[in-house]
Amino acid sequence: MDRRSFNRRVLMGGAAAATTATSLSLIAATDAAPADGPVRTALAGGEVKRVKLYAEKLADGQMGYGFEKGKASVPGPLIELNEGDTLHIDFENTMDVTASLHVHGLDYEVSSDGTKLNKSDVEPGGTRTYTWRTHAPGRRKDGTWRAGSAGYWHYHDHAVGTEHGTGGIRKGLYGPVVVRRKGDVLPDTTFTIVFNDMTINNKPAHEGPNFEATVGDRVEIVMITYGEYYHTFHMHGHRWADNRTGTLTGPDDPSRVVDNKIVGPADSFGFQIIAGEGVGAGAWMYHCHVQSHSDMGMAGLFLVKKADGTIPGYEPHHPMEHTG
Ligand SMILES: [Cu+2]
Repeated sequence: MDRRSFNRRVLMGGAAAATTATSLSLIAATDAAPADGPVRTALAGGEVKRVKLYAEKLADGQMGYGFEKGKASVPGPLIELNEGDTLHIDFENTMDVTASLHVHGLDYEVSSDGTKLNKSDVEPGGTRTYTWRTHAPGRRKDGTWRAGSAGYWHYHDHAVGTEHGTGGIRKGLYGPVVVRRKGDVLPDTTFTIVFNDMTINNKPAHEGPNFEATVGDRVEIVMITYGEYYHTFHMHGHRWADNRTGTLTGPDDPSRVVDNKIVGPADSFGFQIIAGEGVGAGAWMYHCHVQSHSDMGMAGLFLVKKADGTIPGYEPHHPMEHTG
């Protein structure tokens, strides 16, 4: 059981060329902490990127997306963009059923919709280039305000099983998309947590997934929900703001601060936390707070290590043992 299946960030320059990474940062970013501040921030977008994406059947009967053949994962790889970027995705369906790629939140023409309805799905063995565009916010000519693309979004299959991709999503064909606005604070690490039916990231009940960080790390969580049920996402020991970035912009930001959020199918949100801030290292639970759902195994651990690598009170051999 892969208990450490967190995403690692790989900063890419120019054309995307992922190696063994399970995530791909397509964003332009400042290389180091600026002299006048402790955080790295996103730069303005406007670049055109290209990436290869495969849909594959996995050994255990599930399905996943991956940047390389044989490297598909559930969830699929993290895709990061800056507002203004365009991404061309050369998609290859290596499976024996028709599949597709459909994204939420970004701009795409109907030919990149990824549905059978408009023939933007991909037959077994076939390929197709999907194009996603993003834009910064701004004033329309009629004076109204147009929202930008920045946000915590997701992509998924829309063809396997039914014309809504119900079978593909159920088996793991989904992944996170983060679009950043110029000036957004960049995290040290990003984890993706997906409540899919009664699973987390399609893992067996009571088996995580767990995520590791060190006290003080700026950790980003992308939280996505699919399937048939409503859930409540709860994290122990950490809180976030219920707004676009999950971070308050200042002392007068009216966003509510929460540690629990109700989520339903195809919802997505994200936030950043400082691991162990004010509370220290430890095995911090996260789980669905619908009581029967947590009892049925919708729980995992946010393992926050001390600088020396230890986690006080945590016995890794029995991390989620139930006593009835
Ligand atoms: Cu639940």
